[in-house]
Amino acid sequence: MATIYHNLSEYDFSSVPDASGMRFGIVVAEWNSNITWALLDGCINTLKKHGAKDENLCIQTVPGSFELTYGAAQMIKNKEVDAVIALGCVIRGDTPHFDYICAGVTQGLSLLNATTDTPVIYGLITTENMEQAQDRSGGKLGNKGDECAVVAIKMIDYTCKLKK
Ligand code: DLZ
Repeated sequence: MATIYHNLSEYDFSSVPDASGMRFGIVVAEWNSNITWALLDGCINTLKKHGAKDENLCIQTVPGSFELTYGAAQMIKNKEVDAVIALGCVIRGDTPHFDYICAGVTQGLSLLNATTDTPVIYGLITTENMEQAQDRSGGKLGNKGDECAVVAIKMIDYTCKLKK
């Protein structure tokens, strides 16, 4: 989570493995697309900074964050990817809908992590308002997409090391 003490885009570059041979699936929710496209931009830029190749990026959209679990599950099933990054943004409204969507996505993505061999990275921004979301998608607290890219690379590397 981003705080005044932690910027989502700051990390130790040298601690991130080379991603040139890695294959990434990215599932992006269309809801709050001004935010999710910014997350996607950050994510792609950071993956490429570490060597990821365009031909190894499989990017698909789903209508809303609730569909991220299905989107990620199908990506794992049908595409040859080493990790899936799920990007979405849920902003609290006047009803409990926010809580149900956040809980649903969080549980769904956690379940995929526990039941498949492909790491799924949690790129869901959950905020009280649009300003907080902007702060975390390239604003003053960095970009959650950058963080997810770094985590995806590290998790693929983690899996590879265990298989050696
Ligand atoms: C319905 C809904 C609402 C109210 N808010 C959001 C949101 O802030 N962010 C988001 O990604 N999706 C939202 N959705 C759509 C749901 O995620 C989902 O697409 C629909 O409930 C249909 O399953």
